[in-house]
Amino acid sequence: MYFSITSKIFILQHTFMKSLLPKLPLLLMLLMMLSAFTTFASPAIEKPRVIVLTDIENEPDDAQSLVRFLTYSNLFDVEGIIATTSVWLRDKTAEWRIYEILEAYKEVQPKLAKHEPGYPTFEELRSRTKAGVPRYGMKGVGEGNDSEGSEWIIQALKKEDPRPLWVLAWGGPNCLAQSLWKMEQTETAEDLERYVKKLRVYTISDQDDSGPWMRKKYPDLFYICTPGYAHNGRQAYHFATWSGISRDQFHGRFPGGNREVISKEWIRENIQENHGPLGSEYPDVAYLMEGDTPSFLYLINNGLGCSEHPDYGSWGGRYEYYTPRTQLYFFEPEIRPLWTNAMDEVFSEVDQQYHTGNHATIWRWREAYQNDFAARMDWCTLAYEEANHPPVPALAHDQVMELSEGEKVVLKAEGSIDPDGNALSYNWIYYREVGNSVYWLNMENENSPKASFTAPSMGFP
Ligand SMILES: [Ca+2]
Ligand SMILES: [Ca+2]
Repeated sequence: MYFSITSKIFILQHTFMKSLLPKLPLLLMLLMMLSAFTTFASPAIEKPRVIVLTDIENEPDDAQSLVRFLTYSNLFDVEGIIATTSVWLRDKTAEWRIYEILEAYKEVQPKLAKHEPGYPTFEELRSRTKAGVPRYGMKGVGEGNDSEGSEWIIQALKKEDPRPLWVLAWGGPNCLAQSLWKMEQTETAEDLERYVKKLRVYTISDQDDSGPWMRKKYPDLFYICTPGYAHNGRQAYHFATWSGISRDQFHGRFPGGNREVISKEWIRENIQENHGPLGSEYPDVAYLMEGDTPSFLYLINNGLGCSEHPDYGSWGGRYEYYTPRTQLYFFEPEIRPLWTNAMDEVFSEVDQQYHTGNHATIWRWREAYQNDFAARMDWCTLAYEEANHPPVPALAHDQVMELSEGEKVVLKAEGSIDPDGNALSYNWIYYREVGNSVYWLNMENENSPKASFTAPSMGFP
């Protein structure tokens, strides 16, 4: 086996505001994030409902992201894949390319299904593939701009399903803007408010002017984004958290991230060649590998993160709710709060140095999400016994604990197993940026199934 999946355990500390708890025992919420270095499909975990909007064929990276997305499609309820426009693809949509990649998926789906349950059929995905209007941004919003894509989103929003509806925009989100515009005309204000509340939007920067329009019109819309996009011949994408997934060919930043696992050679060996027809559909990198992928890495339930809490961090990055006035090349004249760039400090094994920044919230997991993808690509051709599968973590206590200051806490992950019988290793990490204690938390036996620490004070020294 070319790699062994390591089971990692993370601690997340979160507290109420200090001012609310002057005398009460401290509440430390501990989320044990057992397998953030792997994924696992548990029937008990609710699948997120997902609609992808893609400006596929503006450049190769949407096709790359779609290949990866399909290998994870058993973890989502894929309600739609909609071809859209963007600032890079202004007057056409390329649903033909989605169909082409789905044809390859059709061939490997029976193989994938032998490794994990829940993969949708080709027919299901084919029937949920739609197109938005072939117009750029707000020129495609308003009277005469309904499309099968915008109607499909409305239909999905109106389903009697208590789960939120995630819309992941890999290009411009004007198809969603049109759905909302249409519902303004057809729904009562009350119903519209209910539908807006049901939406969760994650956009890969702003790739047209409809995102700022939606944020202004619907200030309560749950929206994850690094605002700013190409205008006046400049592009702002290297400020965006998502670019931490790989390496920006123009700016070449993020020296702390592992570059070996995003190299041409790695991609060729682990994805493109000898991995069946789906791998063959993965194009070579033109500018940046899979810029759109963080949108669904965010939703992968690997124990790290929680989709309703962008501030907890995930393979798709960590985000905080604030008004990003410092953002350069910012487009909106009226700035609304949204979930946007947050910083982590990460020690890099690559250069043995600390790095601080928003991109680190993604590249810190790069080896994990690349290895996990490589394992899934193996599933496209190999029998179960020949392939690797993620460990199944187990905690001997609740994920969330209430603790008092100074209390000694023992964390136990005994009972975790690997379905292939691979050896497990453990690493308990204190995710400091997520919490708000001013103290560092010292972990004992951090590389053992049983680790411990003393609950820190929440006050100032
Ligand atoms: Ca794109
Ligand atoms: Ca394994």
